[in-house]
Amino acid sequence: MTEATAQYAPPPELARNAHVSGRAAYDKLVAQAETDPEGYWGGLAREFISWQTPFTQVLDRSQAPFFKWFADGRLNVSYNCLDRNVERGLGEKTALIFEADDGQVTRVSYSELLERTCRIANALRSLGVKKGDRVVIYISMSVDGVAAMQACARIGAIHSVVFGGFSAQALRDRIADTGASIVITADQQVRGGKQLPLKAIVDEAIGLGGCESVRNVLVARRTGGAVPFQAPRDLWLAELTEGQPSKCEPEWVEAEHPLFLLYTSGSTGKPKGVQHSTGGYLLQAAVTTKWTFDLKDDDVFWCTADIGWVTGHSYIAYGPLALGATEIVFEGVPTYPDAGRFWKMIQDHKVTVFYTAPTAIRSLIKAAEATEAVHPKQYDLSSLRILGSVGEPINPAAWEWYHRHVGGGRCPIVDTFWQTETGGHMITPLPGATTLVPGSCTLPFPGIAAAIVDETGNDVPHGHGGILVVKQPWPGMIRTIWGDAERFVKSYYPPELKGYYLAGDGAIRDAQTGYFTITGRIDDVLNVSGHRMGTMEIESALVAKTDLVAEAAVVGRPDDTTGEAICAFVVLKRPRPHGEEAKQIAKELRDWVAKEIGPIAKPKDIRFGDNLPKTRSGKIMRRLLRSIARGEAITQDTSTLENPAILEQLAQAN
Ligand code: 6R9
Repeated sequence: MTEATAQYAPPPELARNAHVSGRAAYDKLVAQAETDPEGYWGGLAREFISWQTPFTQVLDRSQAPFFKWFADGRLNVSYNCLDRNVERGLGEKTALIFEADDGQVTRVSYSELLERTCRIANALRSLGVKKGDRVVIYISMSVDGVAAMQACARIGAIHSVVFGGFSAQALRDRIADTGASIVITADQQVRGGKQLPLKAIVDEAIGLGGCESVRNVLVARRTGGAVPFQAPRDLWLAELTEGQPSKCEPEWVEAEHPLFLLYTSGSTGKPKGVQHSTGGYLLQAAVTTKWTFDLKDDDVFWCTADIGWVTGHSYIAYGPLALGATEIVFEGVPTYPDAGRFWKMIQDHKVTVFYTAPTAIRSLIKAAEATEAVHPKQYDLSSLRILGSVGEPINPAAWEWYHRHVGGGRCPIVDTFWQTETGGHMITPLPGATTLVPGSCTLPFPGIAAAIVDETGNDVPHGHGGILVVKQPWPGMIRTIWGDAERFVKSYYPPELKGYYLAGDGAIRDAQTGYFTITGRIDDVLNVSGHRMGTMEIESALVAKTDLVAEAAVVGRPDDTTGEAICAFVVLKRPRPHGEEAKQIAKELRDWVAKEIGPIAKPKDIRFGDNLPKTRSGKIMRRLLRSIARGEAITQDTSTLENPAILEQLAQAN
């Protein structure tokens, strides 16, 4: 953040009418949360959630870092998101505006979504699914996807949504780790005019072995395309739900009952099953949706994330519905039929709050600069009042373009920093309270004790970079890693950090304003188009190609569109290839990684070497590989390097 950077104060009228109105109101909430965190969160939990049994204790620290929130309270998430809104008289209000890939629109009211959810919930119960059982959902953006999540919540089953772009292998690993008894999927998915498999991949995943826990696969019909069907295991969702009652008694669960597991990359090979709670998570999703987006009853909210990611959980499946909002669920991609799709949809549905990722913005900037017709200025975007960004740092140039060309210069941009593990926003502007600085996620959400410390947990002064931590627990935080409590403590509460939550990102605070800027991951996790990818995960996939690959190291390098790009350095079990042969093998390896993990994990660059730069003790020197990947001259100390000549070879090998 330089002094020359522009600042944008909240538009006065928006600030006047905002839920959190003005900086003083923000400061007051922060102070209240600091002096009496339990009073603050307890009050919000009573305001935002309808409890079947009220809680008597807000926070139980006795088994820290396994914190418990509202532990003796009972509730049901689906009751809070659906029945409660119908009871309030919102039954006819549109909950979901579903727009299919081909542009077809379906509106679903709160009553209809409740009914759909109940039928799926009853169907699951009829198959013997009970509280605590796991259900894997492998489906694209759809009404059934949202209803399936709500249905699991309704009966206390724990869902684990797997992004529809993940491969059979990745799906298998997640099914096996959760021990799911049911998989909910669709025949196919449609993206960008193309039909892509879903059910066939489920079959392939189960065929890989280790998924013996799966009793049934429920298949929604999306395309009607022919898919393999294996009775009695496979069941059509529509046929199964048709005969079910449209009402379903919710299972009232303890606040700490797991609501869902969501797998995310860590710095070691195996993805972590991040476990979220019911009460604390719902509170975090609801209160951040309301305050960060200043969401009002007549807003049309659109979060472009997929339900396969945490953003689609908190800001599609749960937060907006808990508030009785109207929201868009979009099946397609931003560039189909052309790169004006987002702008056209904002215009058509009169979207008021729009939440997307920097990588989408950057690619749409490129498209708009190349083709006049898809520039946002060709569309009527005057309905917009607030814009949001999530998933990775938004560079000031993209921020300014988004602000000017999409927001017409009048819409605040909330740059929301958070993680799968945090359940909801952690550091973010509030649109009616925070003066914005492009490139900064500004200040912590009230009640979030974010701070920057050194390796021993001591505070670093503003203006100095350090490690981002959260000093106090918060309701929406990760509870554990499914089946691996030890890894939970090791990953997030390392002993040297004084009991603070370790986010895994570096950050710096501005000397004057105290504003936070995230400087990127401090572990071996890459952020490609806002998707988290562990370098180890990709390396494991590469070396799993045992007929070809001897050794592989993966690093990131900056990329104009995707934020970071994946670069793989590969040593083959045969002589180093050149020219056409190198291209051919690189393609083979990319396809292999897509098959092992998913297309999002494909390395952009693959360089072949006779060896990798290693220390005398045999450790791969990744910092040197990072420099090579960026095309930088090596200025670091290479004296511990066993084989210095390799650097030259890898630098040439492009
Ligand atoms: C919600 C989500 C989390 C990681 C996180 C950080 C990066 C997310 C950001 C951001 C800078 C922002 N990140 N939002 N970096 N500014 N506004 O993205 O969850 O997929 O778990 O990724 O993404 O590096 O640690 P998740």
